[in-house]
Amino acid sequence: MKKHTVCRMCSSCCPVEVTVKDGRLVSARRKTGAGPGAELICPKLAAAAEIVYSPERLKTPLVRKDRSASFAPASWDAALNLVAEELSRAKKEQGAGSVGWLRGMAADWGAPWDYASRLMHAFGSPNCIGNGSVCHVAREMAHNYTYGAMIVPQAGASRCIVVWGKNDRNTCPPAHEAIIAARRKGAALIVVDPVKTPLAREADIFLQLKPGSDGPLAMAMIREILRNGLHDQEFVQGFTVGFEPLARAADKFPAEKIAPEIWLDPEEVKRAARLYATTKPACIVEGNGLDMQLNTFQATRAVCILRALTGNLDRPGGDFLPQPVPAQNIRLSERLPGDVQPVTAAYPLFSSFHPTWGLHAQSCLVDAILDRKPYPVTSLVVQSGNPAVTMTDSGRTAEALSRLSFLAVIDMFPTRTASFAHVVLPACGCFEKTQLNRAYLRNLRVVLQDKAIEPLHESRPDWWIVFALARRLGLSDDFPWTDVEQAIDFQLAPSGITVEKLRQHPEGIAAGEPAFEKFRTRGFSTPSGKAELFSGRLHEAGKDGVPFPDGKAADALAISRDDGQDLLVGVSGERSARFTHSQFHHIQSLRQNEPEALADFHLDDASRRGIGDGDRVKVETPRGRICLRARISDEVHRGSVRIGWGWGESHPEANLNNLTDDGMRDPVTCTPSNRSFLCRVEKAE
Ligand SMILES: Nc1nc2c(c(=O)[nH]1)N[C@H]1C(S)=C(S)[C@@H](COP(=O)(O)OP(=O)(O)OC[C@H]3O[C@@H](n4cnc5c(=O)[nH]c(N)nc54)[C@H](O)[C@@H]3O)O[C@H]1N2
Ligand SMILES: Nc1nc2c(c(=O)[nH]1)N[C@H]1C(S)=C(S)[C@@H](COP(=O)(O)OP(=O)(O)OC[C@H]3O[C@@H](n4cnc5c(=O)[nH]c(N)nc54)[C@H](O)[C@@H]3O)O[C@H]1N2
Ligand code: SF4
Ligand SMILES: [Mo]
Repeated sequence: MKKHTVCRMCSSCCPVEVTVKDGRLVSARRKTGAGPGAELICPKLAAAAEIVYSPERLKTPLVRKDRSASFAPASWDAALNLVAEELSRAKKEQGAGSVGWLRGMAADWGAPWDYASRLMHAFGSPNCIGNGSVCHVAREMAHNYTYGAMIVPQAGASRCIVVWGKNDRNTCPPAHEAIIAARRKGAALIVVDPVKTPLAREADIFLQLKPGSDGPLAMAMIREILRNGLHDQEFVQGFTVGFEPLARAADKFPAEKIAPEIWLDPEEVKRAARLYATTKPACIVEGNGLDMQLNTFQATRAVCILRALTGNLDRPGGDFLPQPVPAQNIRLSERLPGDVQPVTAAYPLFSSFHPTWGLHAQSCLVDAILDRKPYPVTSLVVQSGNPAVTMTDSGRTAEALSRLSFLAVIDMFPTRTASFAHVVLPACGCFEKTQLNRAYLRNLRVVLQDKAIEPLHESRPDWWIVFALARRLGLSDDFPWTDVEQAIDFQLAPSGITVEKLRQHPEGIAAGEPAFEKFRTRGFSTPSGKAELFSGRLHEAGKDGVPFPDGKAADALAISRDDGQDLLVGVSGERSARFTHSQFHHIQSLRQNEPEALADFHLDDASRRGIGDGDRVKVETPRGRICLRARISDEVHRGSVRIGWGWGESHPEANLNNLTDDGMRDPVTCTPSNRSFLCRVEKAE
């Protein structure tokens, strides 16, 4: 039997067809528009059955009185009662705000977020927090503040594609297929990446910049465009504000001066700016290379401004402004008393820029647990995340997790984070549940993630766990739904789309027709109604209204206060197509071709340190040390080392976040630099 659903094993949320035999998942196939031979194979999806039926899956709820005891299996009733009791006790003794809920981004990019927020808000705590400060939400805010919403690049129909800090070949196959299709039709390609990715090898222009210097590069490109009058004059005059202050700031970034500082050739920077500005339509496909930097917000603003200056916004083959599916905001934030502040209160703009994204200044949660700032959080639920591995500065995170008086973890597997828990609740995976996928509320077409097989063992869908906990916390009135279909229908009511209709249309239902150049009739969703090169909102809040007005992009490299010895710039990567962050490293078919974490060196840097291909190396920062295997690679630039990401679950000695520092943060989005940092490297004994 074939079943249609959405894969959630990474955030690409691909529509898939699952083959089920006698109630068992046999295989799964990604639905793709790429023609024969052009289709990318996703190794994780190929291993779907192995992942679903992994013997390591959590089978029952587990409980223990304190961390010195071992876990004992428990019934769902007993485990949920215990969680409800502990959360209620914390609320009674220390106030509802002492209870936090931390959601991973990687798994379960779904409505369960909204359910968790709803639960916490009804319970009285504002502290339901996601990890968007290190993922795209920080970038999303920059788009929002520039032209009202995060764009969807129309790569497939573009004549010039700029791939800026994104590696879709490994991280989002449908997006990569669109780029390749456009290339076949002759589109120009510019890649901006400190690493020579396979796509970079094919690019017309490859800007192999110094890690973390995207802000200065974008400003230098803006300057080149303006000086040559290559901006779209009609668009800039009619639909933007703040041209003058932007031009003044950009003038401080001449390519001749900036390029050598960021490892680039000035002529190549100028050539890239001119190619992008003169080829229409053009789009910028940007990614996580811009995230996790100390100036993520303003660097992304500068990239957004390139789109606005060249008039590529909301044009076919350019950068489309999404048309969200009309849906109910079910988060109940209005329930919180007006004077209740979340622990993320130091980042008010980031915490409020979007009606449904909620809170994402993740590091503030650790501050609240360890430093009791702005007030203590003592009890926590972690859902679909593995912060012990994925959060900045693992040492500090581990200390915070161990300091909690109560921790419940909802996951499919017994993770390092779960090892700190008092209660572990077994969640089922994406093929075992029906849910509304947030990614599909973003723009026009809703595709249902629909249960293909029954939950394994005693595992339960996240929605079920949240609803059951709500009942035990006395919040049944806010969770009246007896199944997820009712809850989805309630949330989608404004669109007229229902689960029943979605099941009849596995290809998805469009909530409207795509419309381009909407700004001509509706303006942009910014305070001025224009694309804001200068943002009055930022200026009034004491932030820079244009990016880098004094000609300096804040030092992007974390932990630079070292002793000036022979340091390399560490680059967090590579996101292998086989794994999702800390997940799947235990799956035999996936790890057999990629058994361990690697550090990629330029030959010169390796030779100088006496490091040969295959040697074990130590990488160290003031935060900590990791040990992994060296590979000599022509993909990395001299002076940098690329360190494999996500290995901390299976190989704790190679946990990249042992190196990262949470002391410096982006002033707007609280983003620490998990991405680029100075480190010392030596051959291990
Ligand atoms: N240094 C460095 N740090 C980074 C990054 C980096 O590249 N470098 N990447 C950052 C980014 S972009 C992100 S998004 C974060 C990711 O951070 P996390 O979200 O913590 O990442 P994962 O390791 O994917 O953890 C997801 C967990 O959810 C579980 N899970 C899977 N499916 C389900 C489900 O349906 N329900 C439930 N309840 N659990 C489920 C998995 O078993 C896994 O333990 O890490 C960030 N941190
Ligand atoms: N297989 C797989 N797929 C995934 C995930 C996964 O873990 N595994 N995670 C999912 C998630 S949550 C996310 S957020 C996305 C992220 O997916 P992407 O946005 O593609 O992110 P990355 O692959 O981490 O990095 C993209 C590129 O940025 C480059 N880069 C590194 N530093 C810099 C820099 O300073 N500047 C610039 N310009 N580029 C830089 C890297 O070398 C890399 O080529 O992937 C999603 N898909
Ligand atoms: S890229 Fe692979 S793992 Fe990620 S959603 Fe698509 S099919 Fe699933
Ligand atoms: Mo992410």
